[in-house]
Amino acid sequence: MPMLAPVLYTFRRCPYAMRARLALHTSGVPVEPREILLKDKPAALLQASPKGTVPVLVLADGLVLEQSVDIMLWALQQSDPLHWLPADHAALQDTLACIATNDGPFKQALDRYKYPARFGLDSVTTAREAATDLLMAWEQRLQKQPFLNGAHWGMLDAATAPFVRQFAHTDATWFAQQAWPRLAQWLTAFEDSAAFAAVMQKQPLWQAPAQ
Ligand SMILES: N[C@@H](CCC(=O)N[C@@H](CS)C(=O)NCC(=O)O)C(=O)O
Repeated sequence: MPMLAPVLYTFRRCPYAMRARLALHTSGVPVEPREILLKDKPAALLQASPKGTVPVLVLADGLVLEQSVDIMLWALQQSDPLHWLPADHAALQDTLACIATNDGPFKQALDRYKYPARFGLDSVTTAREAATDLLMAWEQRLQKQPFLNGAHWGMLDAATAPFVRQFAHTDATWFAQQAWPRLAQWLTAFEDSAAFAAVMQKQPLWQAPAQ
């Protein structure tokens, strides 16, 4: 009997889903992508993962991975031809700590910067400054090594670049004026990459088969 491909519930513009798609793409593990709308989540997604966020990966044996970082790790543990996984335990701990900073304080500042009114803010300045402090740490890291991961692009780069991209696009003129030349180059390289183009291809919305 043919093995069923894992099912990936995804939303094209979600940065968490992008990082999962990037890792799955580099791993070469085939999945069945199911593009959904966040405002109209299919019952099958909520049944697999009642918390209702994407990405969600449902494996052939029924195991459900409902955190983007777990999906990245799973994909890269199946196959990691470009050596995206951190090289040792210490590097993995560093990667996970950096991703936690991205998903915690940076994402919090990013949301306030993008949608100040939602947070009752009159100005984006404080949020932008908070995000900038964190991005300056990336700039310093990128001045010492070509990628956040080290000598080559890796899991940490793929996990953070979609979020930095959202920040950059919120006010592209302002972003271009800041003193982060390496960060800007790193982001441009990401946006110009074949991997990014591949995972951003438009997919039709998934429709549940009629009962
Ligand atoms: N911690 C989760 C966060 C995923 C997440 O928050 N995704 C957003 C979309 S970018 C979502 O699904 N939000 C639910 C909604 O908007 O209803 C992960 O890493 O996968």
